[in-house]
Amino acid sequence: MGKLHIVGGGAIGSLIAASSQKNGVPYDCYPRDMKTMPSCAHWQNGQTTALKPAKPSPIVLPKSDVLIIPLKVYQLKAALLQWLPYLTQQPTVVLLHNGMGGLEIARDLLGGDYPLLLATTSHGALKVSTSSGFHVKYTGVGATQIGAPNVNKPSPQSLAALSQIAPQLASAIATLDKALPPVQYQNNILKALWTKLSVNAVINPLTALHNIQNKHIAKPEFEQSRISICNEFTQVADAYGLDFDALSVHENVLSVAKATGENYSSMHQDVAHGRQTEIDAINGYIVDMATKKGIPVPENTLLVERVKALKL
Ligand code: KPL
Repeated sequence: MGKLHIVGGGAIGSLIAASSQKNGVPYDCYPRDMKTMPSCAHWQNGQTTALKPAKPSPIVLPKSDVLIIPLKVYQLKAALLQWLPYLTQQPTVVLLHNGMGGLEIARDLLGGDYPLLLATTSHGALKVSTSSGFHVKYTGVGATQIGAPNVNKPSPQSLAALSQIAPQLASAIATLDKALPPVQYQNNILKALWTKLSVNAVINPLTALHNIQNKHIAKPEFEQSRISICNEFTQVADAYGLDFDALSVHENVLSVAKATGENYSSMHQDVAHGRQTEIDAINGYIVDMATKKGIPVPENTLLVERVKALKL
């Protein structure tokens, strides 16, 4: 099994590190800021795991290793540029972020044939500051969807089929599944990412703009906005050959809002902490993709403007 290298010390990155530690998967973590790297993870059953010390700088990785980048899209270019000189042996790179646009950045910097996986996760984690430094709390059991965008079109139907044509990628998926299960192979990872995009496009800006928990976006006062976002999303996705049905998109958004009802979305938290939001990679991405095809998306355009106008 290859070693897992985790870029960044955010909530999801440190959750992957802690879970690797617990499950005996060799790993190293490379936070941007050593001072805020969590030293301990708290699981839902009350148990804790101490994390091993993080690494201050990149090293050249062998091909069999896996570099996972659980960063925001706007941080990805700088991280890849920093790692580029250390990727000469082409270890598998895994992108894991909310929103879209990471694939384009990675293809630009790594080249179209680079061994790359895209992932989206529904695991919940929160980084907290304690008297003994930063800790990470596992807040919601989820799953990770993963797939290979650079392999053949259409991608292999199953993990077994992927391992025939791209054993390096299949082995990276197995490593990740051992580190933080379950990791589910998706032959159409772009559809899975667009599905997550639709959820984030509704929940994230509405919760951030109205200062509410996820469950409140189901209220009738937001119905008009929810439906417009879902309709626009479906038209844009359709223009790129992704088949969605607006009613099902809306139903799925409501079911995620219910399942994560007590949470404050990541965009709400970014605004509350005065951090840059992911609006450009979420509703901004829908607007950009719509503009390229001449599709009007007034609701998404307005949300981008309103979130950007929030005082950070
Ligand atoms: O992904 C999320 C986020 O907050 O970014 C959801 C699914 C909305 C859960 O909070």
